Amino acid sequence: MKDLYPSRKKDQPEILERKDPVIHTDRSLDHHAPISKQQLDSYEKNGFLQIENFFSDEEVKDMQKAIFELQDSTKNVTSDKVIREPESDDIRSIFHVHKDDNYFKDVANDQRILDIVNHLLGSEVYIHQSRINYKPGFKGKEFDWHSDFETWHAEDGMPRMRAVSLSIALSDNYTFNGPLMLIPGSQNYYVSCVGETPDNNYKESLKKQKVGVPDEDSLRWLAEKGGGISVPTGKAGSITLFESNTMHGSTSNITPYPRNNLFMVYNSVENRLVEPFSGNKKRPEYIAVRDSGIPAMS
Ligand code: 6CS
Ligand code: FE
Repeated sequence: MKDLYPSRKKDQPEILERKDPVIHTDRSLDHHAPISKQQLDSYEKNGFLQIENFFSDEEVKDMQKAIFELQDSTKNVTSDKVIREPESDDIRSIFHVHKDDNYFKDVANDQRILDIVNHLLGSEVYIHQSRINYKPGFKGKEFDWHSDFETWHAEDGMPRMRAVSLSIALSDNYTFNGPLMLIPGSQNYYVSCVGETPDNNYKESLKKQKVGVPDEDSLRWLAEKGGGISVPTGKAGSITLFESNTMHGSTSNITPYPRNNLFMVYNSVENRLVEPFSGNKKRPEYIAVRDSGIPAMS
């Protein structure tokens, strides 16, 4: 398959134009959408959309209970699915929760979410990746700037920009507790990064990403073009949907207030993974689902 979004191949970074729509359903069908035209416009323009109070207080309480129970029961477990912080044993992420845990399976299949995501992607969807991210007060570490799509394309063989990430806030997001930061408009540009992908890069990158991170000039250019950096703050229970190529990151958390979220990536069934474009071997199923359980269409 032709590589429409080459990265990690040249010794100079490059900014390429996006070759896919941001909203995959024809916009003349906006009136069928489960969200408003204004919300669709905002997602298309900025590459993300926050919806506050999406989950009720009761649902939030249940989800919070579930993530802490899982954290507790996983504390002493050695598993590749459990990612610990670079310099401590604290749990940073737990992967593949939409398959391993019935409760999170139900959350991932929440019809309110699926309706929105189906509309944005213009097809049926399946989960490409799921994880809980824990960023405890005082200790939680950063995620450097990146486009998720860059990694999924290079390391997982995701062909096109036709996936959307969903972050469910499970603690209140302030500007100061290491919340998600996004560059508006960055979904429209692909930063082709420098640096070869080492074998088993994920063992390192899920703690601290070093390959597939954009250079400073490209980030400066994107931020200037997009008019700055957005930080959707708000109560637990709000959700942020962001396009697979939207540039984002978050700082460490030196405040007493934790920042936890449940993160799920929906990919179009028409955008299934092929061989990784980096030429490396495939990453494990718990990071990049290939067996979606949904039969592939011919
Ligand atoms: O590897 C992944 O799939 C995700 N994790 C990191 C640290 N960067 C890219 C992507 O978001
Ligand atoms: Fe990311």
